[in-house]
Amino acid sequence: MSKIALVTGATSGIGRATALQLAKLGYQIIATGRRTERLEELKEEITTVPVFTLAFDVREKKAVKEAIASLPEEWKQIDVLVNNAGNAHGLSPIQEGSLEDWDAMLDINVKGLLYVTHEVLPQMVQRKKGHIVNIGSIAGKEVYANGNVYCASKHAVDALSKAMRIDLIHEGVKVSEVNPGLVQTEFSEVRFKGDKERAANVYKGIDPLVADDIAEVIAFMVSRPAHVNLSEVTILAGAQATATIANRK
Ligand code: NDP
Ligand code: 8X3
Repeated sequence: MSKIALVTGATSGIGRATALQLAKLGYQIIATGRRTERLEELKEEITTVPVFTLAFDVREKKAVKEAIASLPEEWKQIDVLVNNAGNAHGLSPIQEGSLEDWDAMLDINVKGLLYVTHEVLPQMVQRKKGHIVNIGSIAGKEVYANGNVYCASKHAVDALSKAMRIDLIHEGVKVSEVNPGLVQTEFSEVRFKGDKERAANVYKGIDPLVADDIAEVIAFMVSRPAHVNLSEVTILAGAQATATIANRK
């Protein structure tokens, strides 16, 4: 029987690439995000395995609950959950921070991850089987100037990944975390609220990672045999030493 993977944030960047990579491995895909037209495009693009789309905002716990509960019986046994949906909103010193940006980052990156996990976990625990991959960040390992709340949200993902691994060890559920560095996706455009020039500057002078670099790692993680858990991977661009130190040409 083929396995099922649910990927949050599958409308763009790392999540989209992950859905494509896991489909290549033969996983049936539950693709989620808010932009329904992009979910439909992805569904059309994946022709080798069945795809089910669910549009919801991870911040809305009722919507998350209803969406997961609405899955048809044959889609309910999710084997792999990739908690990827997330973004940075703004980059400013704490004293100039926006409450809306702070709410967005904590509600999406932390509480959204928890809400989705809360709805998907029971059947994994019941079946003593499953693998959760949380997308953290190098920003969950270091803090950098003006990154304050985004870094805090990703440090929370790091703590939760470790804590989930402990709590689920006797339940047969693996927990892994992937911590990417600079990946060129829509991430910086979202962070800088549509300012494409400022977003492009983030990757100027280096060869950044691309979404597929991260998706390949996730595909490798979930395809390890039962006795292996690749618990944590930090993946930086080749020209990157830390979140903020890079060899820019
Ligand atoms: P993108 O902006 O390309 O993708 C973000 C995805 O998250 C989209 O599919 C978006 O879907 C989804 N999303 C955002 N907000 C919500 C919401 N409220 N409800 C549901 N889905 C939501 O960025 P990336 O692919 O780069 O980011 C994916 C993850 O990787 C994030 O967790 C990010 O923090 C992390 N990361 C990214 C790095 C980078 O440099 N790019 C580095 C380290 C970590 P939609 O808008 O359709 O809802
Ligand atoms: C995204 C990577 O360094 O921009 O999480 O915070 S960074």
